[in-house]
Amino acid sequence: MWASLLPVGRDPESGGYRRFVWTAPELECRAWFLDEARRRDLEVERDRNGNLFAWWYPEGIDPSVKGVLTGSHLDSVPGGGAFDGPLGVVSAFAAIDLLRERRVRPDRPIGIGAFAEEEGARFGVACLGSRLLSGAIDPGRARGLTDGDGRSFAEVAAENGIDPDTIGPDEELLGRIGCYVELHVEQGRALTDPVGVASSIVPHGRWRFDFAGEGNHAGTTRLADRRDPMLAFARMVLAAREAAERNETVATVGKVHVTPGGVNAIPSSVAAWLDSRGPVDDAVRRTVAEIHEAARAGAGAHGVTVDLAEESYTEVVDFNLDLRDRVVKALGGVPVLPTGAGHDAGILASRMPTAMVFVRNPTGVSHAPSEFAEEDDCLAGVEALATVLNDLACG
Ligand code: HGY
Ligand code: MN
Ligand code: MN
Repeated sequence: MWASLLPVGRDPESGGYRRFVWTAPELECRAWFLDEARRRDLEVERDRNGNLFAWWYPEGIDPSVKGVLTGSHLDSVPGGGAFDGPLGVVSAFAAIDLLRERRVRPDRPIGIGAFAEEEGARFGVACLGSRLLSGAIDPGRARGLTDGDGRSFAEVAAENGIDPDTIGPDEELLGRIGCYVELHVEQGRALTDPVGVASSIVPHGRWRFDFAGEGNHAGTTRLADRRDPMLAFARMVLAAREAAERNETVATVGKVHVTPGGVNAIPSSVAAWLDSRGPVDDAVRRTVAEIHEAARAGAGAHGVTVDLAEESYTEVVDFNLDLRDRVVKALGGVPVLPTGAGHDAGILASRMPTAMVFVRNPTGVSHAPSEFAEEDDCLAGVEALATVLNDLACG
């Protein structure tokens, strides 16, 4: 099953994935999901926001009883690894296979979710599908989000059979889910056991900086006459690292758009995206403020303007203690650790008890082609998820 998904959207050169929501590779991942669900006679469902679900309703159970949801996401960051997202979805199908092999008969539904646009790689807001489902983002704002080609979420969603006017919270669906347990490859080096459980997700956010100067000729424009936004941008990038060190946070500028982008043209504008995170909320806020200060100073020194917009921010998520402890107990006592990565489980935590089961990542590398997890650890993850689902869905 893992091998059947592996080649989808994978760049033969870099080995990295580009599975942006509602682009061909991600649509292929969706088809794969529906195929795996149908092979198992699971009831498939696509909600009003484009999230996919596959439900196991064991014979004779009361369909009105709240189900246990697991799963993760199938989309990727640009140049992402194979495990971030898909490991949780594949492990969910495999865990249901194990339960069935063992003649386990749940007395509540078990569902597998594949949440749309978890990485926010196309429309800029992470966990967009679970934010829409849970009411964590205004549907009007979501409709207006645009991708790199200027196409809006509303437009692209409509092309994929979603009515943009109906996106948003789905209380009926949320009412059918008792709790959500997401299995995910660990994205740092903190987990040295095969399997661990998440305690929290640190505060994290994304900000867009827009620098505007004056486009001009790279060769004939005197230095004194230049209003080069790239210089203010450069100050901002270096300030991000310095502010992170000062405030014990992390800060990354991983995406930048230069207009017009000609080698021999002084740019007219530069758009840059900052990702900053850290265990303490106001340290992250301070980090961004100091970076903004440096960007303004750099802009002022070069006759350039700078605008700052917060694109998304997620406060600290402390996972539901009862569910977390129940999962740890069911697994016989495994390490509990915080994560610096955002997840749909973090968003849904505002609407139901959620938990995360981590699978060891031997190198800690993620959001890069070399992301990897040992097969034995992945199998331990499936075993762990089956154990947790058994514990939560039976009795
Ligand atoms: O960016 C993140 O933290 C997650 O991988 N979406
Ligand atoms: Mn990710
Ligand atoms: Mn992920």
